[in-house]
Amino acid sequence: MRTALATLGALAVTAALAADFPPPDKLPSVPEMPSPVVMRDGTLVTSKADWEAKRRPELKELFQHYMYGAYPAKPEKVTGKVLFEDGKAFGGKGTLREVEITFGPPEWPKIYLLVATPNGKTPTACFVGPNFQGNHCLVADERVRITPDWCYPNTPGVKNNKATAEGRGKVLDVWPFEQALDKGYAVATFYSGDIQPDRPDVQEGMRKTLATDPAKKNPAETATVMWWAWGVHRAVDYLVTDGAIDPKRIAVVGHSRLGKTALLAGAFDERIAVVIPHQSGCGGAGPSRSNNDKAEPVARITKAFPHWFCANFTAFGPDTTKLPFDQNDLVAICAPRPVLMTNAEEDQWANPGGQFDVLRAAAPAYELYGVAKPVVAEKMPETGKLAAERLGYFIRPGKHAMTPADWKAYLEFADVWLK
Ligand code: GTR
Repeated sequence: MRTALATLGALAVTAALAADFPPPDKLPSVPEMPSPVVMRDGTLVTSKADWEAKRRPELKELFQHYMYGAYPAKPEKVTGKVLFEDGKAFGGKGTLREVEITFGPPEWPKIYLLVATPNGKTPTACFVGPNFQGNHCLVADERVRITPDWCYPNTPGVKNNKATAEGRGKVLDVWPFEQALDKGYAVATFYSGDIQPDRPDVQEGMRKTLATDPAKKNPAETATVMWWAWGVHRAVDYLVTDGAIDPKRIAVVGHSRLGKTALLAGAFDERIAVVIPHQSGCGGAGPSRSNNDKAEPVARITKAFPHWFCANFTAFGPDTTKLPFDQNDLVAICAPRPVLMTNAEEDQWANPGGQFDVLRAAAPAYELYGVAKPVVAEKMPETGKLAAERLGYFIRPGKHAMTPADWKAYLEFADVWLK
């Protein structure tokens, strides 16, 4: 029964939006990134009240309709069950637990959230985000569950897309729990495939609940990045009830496709206090209107990963000037909450320079809140130096990866905005 309700909820929203929005090829061409503070009808937004009542909801509708698909209904009830807890983890520095989060009828997926909190200093600020590998790869503890779902083939221990015990503790530096605990922060993560395995054209994970005929695809159907973001929100549902964590100091973080997810999750949930899309690139913090020829274009991403976004986004093809928004508007939806874009010099595919332009073009929405200036740095900071303005930026040497050097920047930024 609840499956049916949630499905109807998502469809109703989509229908209301579709009635008002023209198909992609009928939209006017706008060469520059559309300003967050100008309504679709051209009205300039000059107050926080109009931003919150009119423009922000308009942008949220546009992003659902033309890019990520409908935001799914919120589950009626979310429950967390602690599967195991170790109060002396990480050499006694922290408590590690794995929590099974249930939010629907028995046939729906569940989230398995691995949570590390520092001992003796609670409630603490907490980073939350999805991971690529499965929890069992991130710590050596034998009690951590091995996911039975589809897994990425390049993950240690994975055979025929299934995780095995061989992967236990083999990926220790992507989610460096101890590094965060030492600075007094908690970290919570779950396998993205808990919610939605990263495969096109399969009815599994949460996508199964939509029960639509893939051949007659609804052009604004909830797509995979939206499902992942929605999954982050279900983790937050649990975290705000966990006594060791301060519900007002939750930061979302994710890498690459999961960085796109982190930005979307931050934009669509005001309980998230700080938003950190790491090397998120096209479809995340990178501009869709880009002139960096080394960066991933929209037409390429929608071809290679057709399931990440809804069919309307694919329909723009190479003409991104018809998009009624750009990613600066997604960042703007987060206002006035801090956003940190983190990058690497050799990762031009993720468009580090274009991301900085996006950050700057989001500022007008932040300025409506009368927050301290400057909201964003004038120019890209030097490599290795954190620009810790409310719209923050960091670029390090090296490649596409989430590393302890990146966590150092996240933690420094959190010290500014979450202390
Ligand atoms: C790439 C994709 C990027 C990025 C990356 C990743 O192949 O083109 O947009 O998301 O995958 O997630 O590692």
